Amino acid sequence: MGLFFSLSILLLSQLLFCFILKTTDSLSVNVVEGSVNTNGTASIGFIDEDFICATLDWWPPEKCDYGTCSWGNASLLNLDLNNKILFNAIKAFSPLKVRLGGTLQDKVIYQKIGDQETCPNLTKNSSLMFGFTNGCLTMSRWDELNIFFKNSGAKVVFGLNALSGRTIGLDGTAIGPWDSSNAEALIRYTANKGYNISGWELGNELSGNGIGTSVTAKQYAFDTISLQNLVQKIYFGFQEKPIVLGPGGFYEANWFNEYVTESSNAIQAITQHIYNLGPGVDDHLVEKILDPSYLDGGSQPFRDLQNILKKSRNSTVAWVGEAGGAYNSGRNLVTNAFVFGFWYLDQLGMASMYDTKTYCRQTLIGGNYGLLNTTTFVPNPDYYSALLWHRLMGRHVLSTSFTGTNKIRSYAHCSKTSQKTGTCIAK
Ligand SMILES: *[C@@H]1O[C@H](CO)[C@@H](O)[C@H](O)[C@H]1NC(C)=O
Ligand SMILES: *[C@@H]1O[C@H](CO)[C@@H](O)[C@H](O)[C@H]1NC(C)=O
Ligand SMILES: *[C@@H]1O[C@H](CO)[C@@H](O)[C@H](O)[C@H]1NC(C)=O
Ligand SMILES: *[C@@H]1O[C@H](CO)[C@@H](O)[C@H](O)[C@H]1NC(C)=O
Ligand SMILES: *[C@@H]1O[C@H](CO)[C@@H](O)[C@H](O)[C@H]1NC(C)=O
Ligand SMILES: *[C@@H]1O[C@H](CO)[C@@H](O)[C@H](O)[C@H]1NC(C)=O
Ligand SMILES: CC(=O)N[C@H]1CO[C@H](CO)[C@@H](O)[C@@H]1O
Repeated sequence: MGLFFSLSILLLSQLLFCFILKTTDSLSVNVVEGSVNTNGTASIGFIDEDFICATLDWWPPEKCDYGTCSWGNASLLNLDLNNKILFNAIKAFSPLKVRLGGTLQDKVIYQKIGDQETCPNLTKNSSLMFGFTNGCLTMSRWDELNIFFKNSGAKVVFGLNALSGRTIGLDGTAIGPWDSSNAEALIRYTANKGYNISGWELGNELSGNGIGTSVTAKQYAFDTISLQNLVQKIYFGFQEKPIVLGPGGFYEANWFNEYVTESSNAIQAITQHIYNLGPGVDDHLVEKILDPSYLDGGSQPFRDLQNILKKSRNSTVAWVGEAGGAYNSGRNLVTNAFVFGFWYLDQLGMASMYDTKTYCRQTLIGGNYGLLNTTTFVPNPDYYSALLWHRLMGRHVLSTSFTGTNKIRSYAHCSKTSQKTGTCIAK
């Protein structure tokens, strides 16, 4: 069995870019006739200028899945910020949106200035939730990270610890309100230092049934409103204020509905996570990635979230805050290989069609799904897909279909250049 792949960037009347993903399961020439139809009358979605986003996580080197430890020194706490390839990989985007977060963010404590207590690292202990102890972010490491992000041209969204102040009940759910005091200290420190943070996000995967533990939608909405008030207070008088995002979790209809309703306009972006291929250990990942009907199923959460937001008629928008496809760190030679582009590019196209404003790939570096190789920092194939998208695909998303075979998928946007001249669509 051979695989044939083509990624074409077509320049149609100099105005829009369109890409076509094609798979065939045979090397023999299989002639299929088909046609691409694009409706240029109006756009069906309007994505952020910096739609492409990638994540940096907290996982220490001791994080292992199925006997493989794939994180190396890619944690926010130990990543080599002097690495030239890393710097240039981000710089190429100018800016690259970067979301800082992941499972252990709800175990991270921010060192308070003047605090004489030691600031311990996240340490492995398999009897604890998520397999690690609480850990601490020193302000000197936070300084280093911010200087690096400023120089490399990263636009940062920071995921805050949403379990602060809560206790875990006997049924495994988190009880009580969010204690915002430690987050407040971090945000104040950051604002006073003049570090640009474009968004503060509350929590990681605590929505719905949650991963490890969960928080009710009503409580979460209440806590997110507190975060918004805090941001408004701290950034009072600032020309540009960071946005507030939440919940950074898996889509669950009832929970998300209630969260959107209860938080009314206090949240600028609702963030969902996507791991629709199942666990990284699955031996059939490649088959799923190359199965058009499996990929089609991936559009459901985008459509559902768009519908909830349309109904609420608020200004809140949808983001994918973290998407690695296969959970538990992905799978070596699959989620860091060429074949993963079929999943990734299709996701970018679908998310845009349903007006998702930003799509954060898990990860920029770390695990088996990095855009960069965890040990050498050399770009994996999806890095180039991300960069091409960033350079070519403009903000206006056009309704596009391909008839002929479901193995060819097409997506079209106005080009980035036509956006500037305003010549792409009628309205
Ligand atoms: C193209 O989009 C416009 C605006 O949504 C719609 O009115 C029109 O019917 C569409 N054209 C076709 C051929 O689908
Ligand atoms: C991580 O960095 C430490 C200290 O620099 C080094 O000893 C170790 O080999 C590195 N680990 C990996 C997996 O690169
Ligand atoms: C935590 O880990 C970092 C990076 O490996 C190291 O530089 C630091 O000294 C450690 N801190 C403590 C308190 O062990
Ligand atoms: C791991 O955590 C448990 C529960 O807090 C504690 O009893 C145990 O001593 C810890 N193990 C290690 C090796 O620190
Ligand atoms: C922060 O961002 C704003 C707007 O993008 C920019 O004008 C300003 O120079 C930035 N400040 C720093 C310290 O990078
Ligand atoms: C990452 O780099 C290492 C060292 O060169 C190499 O062994 C490994 O195969 C690379 N991983 C991928 C997915 O290319
Ligand atoms: C400002 C605004 O439009 N707020 C609305 C957001 O959505 C919720 C739920 O539909 C409404 O209750 C708010 O009034």
